[in-house]
Amino acid sequence: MMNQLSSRLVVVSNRLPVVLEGKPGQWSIRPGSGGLVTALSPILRNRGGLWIGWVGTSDTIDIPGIKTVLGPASEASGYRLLPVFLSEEEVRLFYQGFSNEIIWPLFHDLQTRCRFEPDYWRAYGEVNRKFARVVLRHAREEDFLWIHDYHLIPLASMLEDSPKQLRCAFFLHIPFPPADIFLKLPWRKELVGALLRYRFLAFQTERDLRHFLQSLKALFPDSRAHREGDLFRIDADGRTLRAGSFPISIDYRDFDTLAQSRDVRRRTREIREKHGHRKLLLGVDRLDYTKGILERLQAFRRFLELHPEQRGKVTLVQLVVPSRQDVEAYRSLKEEIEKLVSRINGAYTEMGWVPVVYLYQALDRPGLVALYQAAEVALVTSLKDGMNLVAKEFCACHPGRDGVLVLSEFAGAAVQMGREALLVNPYDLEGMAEAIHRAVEMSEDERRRRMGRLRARIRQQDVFWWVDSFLRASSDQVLENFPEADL
Ligand code: ADQ
Repeated sequence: MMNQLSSRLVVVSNRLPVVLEGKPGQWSIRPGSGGLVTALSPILRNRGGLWIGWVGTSDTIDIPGIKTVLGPASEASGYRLLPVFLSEEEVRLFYQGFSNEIIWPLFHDLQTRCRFEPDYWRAYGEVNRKFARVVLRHAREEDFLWIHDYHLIPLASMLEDSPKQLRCAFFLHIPFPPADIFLKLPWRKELVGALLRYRFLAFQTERDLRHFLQSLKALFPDSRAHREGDLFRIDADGRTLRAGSFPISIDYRDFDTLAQSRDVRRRTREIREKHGHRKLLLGVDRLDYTKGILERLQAFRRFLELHPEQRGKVTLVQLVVPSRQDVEAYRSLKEEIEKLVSRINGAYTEMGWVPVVYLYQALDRPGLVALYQAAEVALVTSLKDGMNLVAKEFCACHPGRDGVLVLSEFAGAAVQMGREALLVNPYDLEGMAEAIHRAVEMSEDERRRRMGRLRARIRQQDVFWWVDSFLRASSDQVLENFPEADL
């Protein structure tokens, strides 16, 4: 047998881990900064590897331009970046449509937001076929293919017809919904059937995995699933595969080190001074209705109503990073947030104090870390979330162990962090208002005890731990029976 942890890695995700800047004819590319890139880059470099994904523009006219900048970017990163090109129509139907108006709301239990358009489904299949063609052109039989997320669920099934035998594992970054929600999807059997084409399936939490097994049983009544150690063995539709849960994490050391740097400590002090050394509550989110931003603002308003003595003493800083601006639901959410912020500020502002500071922008890493560190309380109130990395980043940025995390029980992060965070139901405004009160009043001793434990856990279970446990658990299954001679 080959060395199972050393085969070449081919990562496929909707987006390449780069940021494309400029305009047609003048593209430039800089590496992305997410935890996934940080964690996978050393492995891709050491094993040799490819990363296949969409560059994030539908500018088909300028394909040569993009190719020209991806070459040097590949050299700089030490592995190859291979682009998939999508037309405007494909972006509209596959990305904005099926991915963001069907799977995204449905998998976050918000089925009333779904638009079950048959054209979206067709485009979803066509674009996955397009990804499959790029994969087939570049991947080799001995490679380990790691497919990421909900945009690419059918990819393994589309690789099957080829004489090239490719072996794929899949990781779902978002939750898997309970069966009574999932089964509303008109293409439910096709989607579950497509997931069975992977050799290994990974979810963020055991809850998501169990939800998947419920739907599997409903749609494939003859299927069998039973526990084998930490994993499940699934026999369904003539296939055998394994599935497990692997909570994603962050590059803890990177955040922790940055938080202790002289520059970030100075910026942290500046933020605190600017806010008159009041207690800062912080929300950091991509603009998204699943993140519970409106519910959080309402809870903060209720907190100010219920606890008038706190007025003037605490400020909520809400940072929102622009996202999916081409989808109508996101544009109207932005307006609703802005209206609610001005209503709260209209009702409670006093001379020298504004209750909510709203920032609609992406911050660079040091700016974000300084803000995390300056805040005493983080409010992570997602209605549902695969994991939520903000919860983990906030803790990593508190080397002084002086922060309190208020965390939605519906975020995947609650599984690892639920004992020390203050758990809330984001639909319960009064409960959230009380949790905010408890957080701002918590004694220093208790804050340190809780934060110390949270930090220790994330330090141990960081993103490198996540990649390592995923690859260890999946490699046997994905590369099973692969003869060394074929290498
Ligand atoms: P997301 O829904 O994007 O990810 P999340 O895990 O919260 O959610 O990550 C957001 C990232 O954006 C964080 O790293 C955060 O630092 C960054 N960010 C947010 N606002 C920012 C701002 N204004 N400026 C700069 N950076 C900002 C999906 C799933 C999650 C899952 C991840 C990873 O929805 O549940 O945790 O994938 O699997």
